[in-house]
Parts: sequence; C-alpha cells; structure tokens
Amino acid sequence: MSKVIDGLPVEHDFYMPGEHAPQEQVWMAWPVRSDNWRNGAKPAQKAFVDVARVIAEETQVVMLVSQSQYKNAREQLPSHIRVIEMSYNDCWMRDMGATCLIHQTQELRRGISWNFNAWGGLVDGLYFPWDLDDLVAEKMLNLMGDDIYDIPMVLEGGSIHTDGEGTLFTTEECLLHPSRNPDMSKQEIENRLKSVLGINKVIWLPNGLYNDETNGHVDNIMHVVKPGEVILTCCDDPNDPQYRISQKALDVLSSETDAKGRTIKVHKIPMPGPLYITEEEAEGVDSSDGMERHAGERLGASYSNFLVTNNLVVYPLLDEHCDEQAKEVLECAFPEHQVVGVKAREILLGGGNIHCITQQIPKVKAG
Ligand code: KQY
Repeated sequence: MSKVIDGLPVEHDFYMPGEHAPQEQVWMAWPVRSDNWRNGAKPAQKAFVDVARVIAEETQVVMLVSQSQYKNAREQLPSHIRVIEMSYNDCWMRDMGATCLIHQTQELRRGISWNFNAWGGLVDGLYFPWDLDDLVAEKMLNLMGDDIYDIPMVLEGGSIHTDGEGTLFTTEECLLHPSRNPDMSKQEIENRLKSVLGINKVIWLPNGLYNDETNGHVDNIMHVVKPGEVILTCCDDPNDPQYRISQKALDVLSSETDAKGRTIKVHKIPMPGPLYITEEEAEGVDSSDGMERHAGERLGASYSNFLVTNNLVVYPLLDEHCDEQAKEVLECAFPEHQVVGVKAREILLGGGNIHCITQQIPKVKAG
C-alpha cells in the first residue's frame, strides 16, 4: 500500500533518472474522446496499439482504459499487454502520469503526483474538467505500491527532460507561462525542481515547437540521448517560424555546460513537413471549446517526440520524405539501440506524439 510522504525527495536522496536508464514498464492510456481524436478515436486506437506492440518487444506495457472501452481495448491489444480499468479525461500519460524517482542506492522507487490542469487550466487549457486526469498519477502509484510525493505545483511530464546526472532541460515558454504557476518566479521554479527532482542545473530553452498546443513542451523539440548529448529538431528553411526557434535553442545548448560541466553534443534531427490538418481529418473531430482542429492548421510535428525504452527507440513516422533521415540520426545517436518507426500521424492529429502518450517506470535493483 502506498503512502503520501512528508518532506522533499532530495532530503531523502531520491532523484529522477534519465529515460535511458533501465525501465520496468511503460504506461499508456487508451484514446477515446471524440473532440480530440477523429472518427470516434478509432484510427488513433490503432496507432496506440502499434506503439504498444513495439514497446512490448522490450518492456512490459500497461494500458489504462475507461470502463466503456475495456472490451474494445482488450480485444485490440495482444494478451501480453496488461489492461487496467481507470477513469481519465484524455490519454496523455506523459503529462498526467506519475514522474518516478529512484533512491541513490537504486533500490527503492517513489513517485510524484504534480497538479495537472489540461495544459493551462482556465487561462488556456485544452478541456474542462480535468479532475480525472489529475488523479491518475496517485492511482497508478497506488497500483504500483510506490510511495507518493504530492507536489503542489502545476507541471506536465512532457515539459521536462532530465539526464539523470543533475541536469534538467525545459522551456521558458511553458514553465513560465501564466497558465501554470503564475505565483512562482523563475528562481522559485528552479529551486522547486531541484528539491523535487534531485537535479542541480536547469537549462532553459526559450521556446518549444512552433504552434504546439502545450505552450511549448520541451519533449516536442528536444530529447536527451544520455548525459552530455541531446537530439534537437532543426529546420533548414529560414522563412519558417521554426527556424529561429530552433536556432535560439541551439545557441543555448551550444553555450551552456551541463550539471557536471560537460559541453553538450547536439544531434540535429530534421523537421517533418511542415504538416497541416486536411479537411477530411478536421471534419472527423467533434468541435469543443479548447482544441482547435481546423483544416489547414499547422501541426506540431517533430521527430524528437520519441520514446527510449531499454534497448529500443520508438519514433514517429510522419513524413515519407524525411522519416529515413530521422532514423539515421537516431541510429547514430543511439548506436546500441534498435530504432523502430511507427506510423504516427493519427497521434499527431491529437496534439502530441509517442513520447507524450507514454510514461516509463524506471527499474530498481532487487533489494
Ligand atoms: O504533447 C503532449 N505532451 C500532450 C499533448 C496534449 C494535446 C491534447 N490535445
């Protein structure tokens, strides 16, 4: 049985490992809502099954599913994928799921439940209500039997990347956005991240990907490979708004050193497209207040939105003109991993990608 722990993780020698550290499981949640996923979420469900199947070749996958979709999900998913019934508002496990921490001895795991407000609450959130999503982290930690730090701060998992050796990457666009923690200064946010995630340096990129509805999550523009190395989405068209955004991120990454004083090696990965919603795609989405799904709207497409899980990198196939080039960059950055692409346009249409729909659970050493 999990309990809520008083005090701060850093006082108890817990820290957030990098995604490249060994993993026990990956959690996902089944897509349902028809004002985000076109055609009653059927095409997205197929893409989620494809992602889950590939991950499950290396790491156990747990899929959360709402009561009414249990039978449908269970029938579509292979039997080695565990399906657990849970209520939630949408299905972005990276953002509503727990952030897991490991003790310095590597023998114990705990988790964080942040406040979740659907990427902006009443200021510019994408839907209301979000109360069921906000409970998912606590429920999953209970199911895992991991103790919980309940941190009173709005934060989504996709807005941070860590290298497991003291460095955290984020964007000013998201973490300083008035819809997240308007009462905290930049310094207060840094201090809170340090005491909760066991990091000692924050590297602030100015912005995330152009037209990303999360207010610029770092996981849609950049990914940590390992300490001292990152992947960055770059654009070679100076007339594209992404060009300057990526250039500014590159300037920061090239001029900073990480928590251990290393310079940071940047692998540039091409930007797909630019990609836009088609009329047919837009027509399949029910209208709602928060999420814009109009024909011709630019999609926040990025190959950086991949998952690293044990010996595998699972990346989104988004544009046949550059999918192969993206794979080559990933294979060069991850020479020990198998790099597998999954068709991911249907996930992109929902506003994110493979990293956003997954949450890894780090492995602890047997005590
Ligand atoms: O990118 C993410 N981490 C989540 C995207 C949420 C989009 C909701 N429509």
